[in-house]
Amino acid sequence: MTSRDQSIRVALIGSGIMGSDHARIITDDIPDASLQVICDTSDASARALSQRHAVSHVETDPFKTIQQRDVDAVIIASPDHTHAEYVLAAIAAHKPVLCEKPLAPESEECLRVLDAEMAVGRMLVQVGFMRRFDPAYVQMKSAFSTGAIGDALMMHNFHRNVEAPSKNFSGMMAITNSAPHEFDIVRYVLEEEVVSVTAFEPDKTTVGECKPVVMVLGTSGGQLITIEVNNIASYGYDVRAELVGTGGAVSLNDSVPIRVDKSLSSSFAYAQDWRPRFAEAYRLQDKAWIASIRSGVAAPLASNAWDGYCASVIAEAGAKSLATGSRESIEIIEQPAFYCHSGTRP
Ligand code: ISE
Repeated sequence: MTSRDQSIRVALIGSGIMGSDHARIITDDIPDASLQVICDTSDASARALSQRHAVSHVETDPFKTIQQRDVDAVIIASPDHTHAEYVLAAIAAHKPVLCEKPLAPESEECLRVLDAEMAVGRMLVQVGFMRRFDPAYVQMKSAFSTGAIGDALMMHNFHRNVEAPSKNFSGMMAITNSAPHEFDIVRYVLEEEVVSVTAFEPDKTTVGECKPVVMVLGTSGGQLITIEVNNIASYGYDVRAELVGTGGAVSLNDSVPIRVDKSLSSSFAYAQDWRPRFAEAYRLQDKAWIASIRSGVAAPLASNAWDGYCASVIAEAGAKSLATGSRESIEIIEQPAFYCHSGTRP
């Protein structure tokens, strides 16, 4: 590990949309970290991003990258199905790792990560559920925990993307790829576990494969949660949430910073995707990650591997419910003591 006044040397694996965003944040916003190497199985993509940020070392082999002696920490922003194997490699190399969500599409793989991390005996994994750092969600949680709205009864969540990330993206994939953000934020805000999920999609066939999905979740605290994930919303990126309590309700305000009033009307522009809406959350998340590497203490707001595991179990049950039409119980393992210390729980 580098000494206090040395930069934390980060390897970035994956140079797509999120990889590029992390590269920009590390380079522009975090003075005590630097990009040491950019790795992508596509050499051309890694090179293009490295040129933008003047990074001289480009790699195509993620495992070799993780093991490099001049790499202190790793960001994983590669396709979902590769996450677990790279996280395991980082743990084996005893290097802190920030992994984009989901930790793994399958909960079995998350269990392997938990086992590996516990065997090493150090919290090395942070999962990129950046909404925990979003000022609006942070205020929602704080309004609730200070008793401003009484006991929580319900939480309603809307998650709309302009278009699906790929052609064959289905409602089922929305549950495993997009919805984990919702599962995590519900656990984080309410500090309850999810105990059941039932998933629905409209019968309408004209919209193709990628139908919107609506899920109803039950929590260990007896609350009811609704989640809409709509990846064909077309009008803009739009995330809404309302927490309803016995003494009031708290909602996220509009997703956009300004409104234009003109010609007897009022309007505001939506973003094309999630990056502008959650720009500050990503920045604060990456900063907290680097700070936690320096201090050796997990970032208090951040999701850890246990949270990644829980989100994947809920996603699996949601996908099953969508296929079977039945209400699925969430069966998680008993939380290992290793993940119970304060500051790292949801
Ligand atoms: C996408 O995969 C993300 O990671 C974004 O954070 C999320 O807002 C979006 O809906 C997902 O599709």
